[in-house]
Amino acid sequence: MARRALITGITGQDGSYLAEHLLEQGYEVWGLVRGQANPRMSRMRRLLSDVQVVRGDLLDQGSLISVVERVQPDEVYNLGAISFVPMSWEQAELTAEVTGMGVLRMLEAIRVCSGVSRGAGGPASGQIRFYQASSSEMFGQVSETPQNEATAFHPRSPYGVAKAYGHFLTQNYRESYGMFAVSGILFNHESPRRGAEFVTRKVSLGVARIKLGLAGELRLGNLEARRDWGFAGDYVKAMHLMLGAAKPEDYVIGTGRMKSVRELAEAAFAAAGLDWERYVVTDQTLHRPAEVDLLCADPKKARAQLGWEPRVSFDELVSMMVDADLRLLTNGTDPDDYDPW
Ligand code: NDP
Ligand code: GDR
Repeated sequence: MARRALITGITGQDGSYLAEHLLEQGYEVWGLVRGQANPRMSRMRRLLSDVQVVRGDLLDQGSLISVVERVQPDEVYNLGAISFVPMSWEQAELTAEVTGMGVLRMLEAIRVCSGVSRGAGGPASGQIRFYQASSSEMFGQVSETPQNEATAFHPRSPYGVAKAYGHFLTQNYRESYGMFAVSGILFNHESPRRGAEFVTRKVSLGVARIKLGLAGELRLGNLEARRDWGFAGDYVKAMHLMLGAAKPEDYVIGTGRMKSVRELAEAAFAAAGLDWERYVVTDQTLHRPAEVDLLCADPKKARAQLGWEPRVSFDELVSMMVDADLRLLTNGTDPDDYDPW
């Protein structure tokens, strides 16, 4: 019988790539979708017609229990979150509830539905394997570079703090109940399906608009921030490998190479034959209350134990995104009403 996966955050960037990957692997894929009329639902159905949809919300414990009871998954991937860092200052409590407490609710739903009673820990309690989408934002103000699985956390945003809670809780359920519960500490990963609020997609869309004469400038915040950017399609494969491993362990996933926002802009404008310095305007209002200056992964453990490696380079990623946005806007899509899928 096909293995069955339940994905929260199915309407997001990673949810779409992960669902495609699992379907290719012969899985039966179920996606948790929230809301009465989720606007991303029709796009999801169009792209992922083989995914079965269940309604639920990470804010609603009962809904998660019902979903796990109904789907009876072999694997649960918890990708649902408020994931945009600046929003986590504006709606800090909601971020704590969805991005942090949502992990608790999902773990409790799995624990209850798989009959793991409190105190009944020990090796491999319950059958459902759980993946938590942890983040390099937990490292925040870094104490060492590159960052590995043992690097201390110093989160710099309510988002990073909420992710750290989810991370430690996943570890705690593994230790308390013997559940197969793991976290992937993923560094920034991008694609043509990335939300337009994140810097890579903001830049690729901005370049495409300028190239096509639809805009004259691109406003950005901190150009000196450095990130380890990879391709989302590569990273979802690591999530799947973690749940297929012999032992439940956490892994850092990234490329091991850093670039600044300035270098990102330079590469993206160059990919369209433009000089970035003519168009980029820095805007103080886009700076964050507390910045994460640099992040760089040390993915040695994932390479050695999972055989995982990123395939798409930074330059290939930037070209892929710029080309996709040029095609999107050339095809007549209203730039203010674009469809990132
Ligand atoms: P997106 O922002 O693209 O997707 C977030 C998803 O969460 C959406 O499907 C959204 O659904 C869902 N969601 C939001 N609120 C709720 C809720 N209350 N209940 C259920 N679902 C909800 O994120 P990504 O795909 O980029 O990231 C996936 C996960 O990985 C996130 O947890 C993110 O924090 C984490 N992460 C991402 C990294 C990256 O670089 N992309 C790096 C490290 C970690 P809806 O359509 O309803 O809004
Ligand atoms: P990040 O991604 O905060 O790292 O979180 P984002 O792309 O938003 O920012 C990256 C860096 O770019 C700087 N920056 C700008 N950012 C945005 N969004 N818009 C701008 O105009 C701009 N100008 C400069 C930022 O200050 C920052 O330093 C992403 C999310 O996917 C999280 O959910 C995930 O956990 C982490 O990556 C790993």
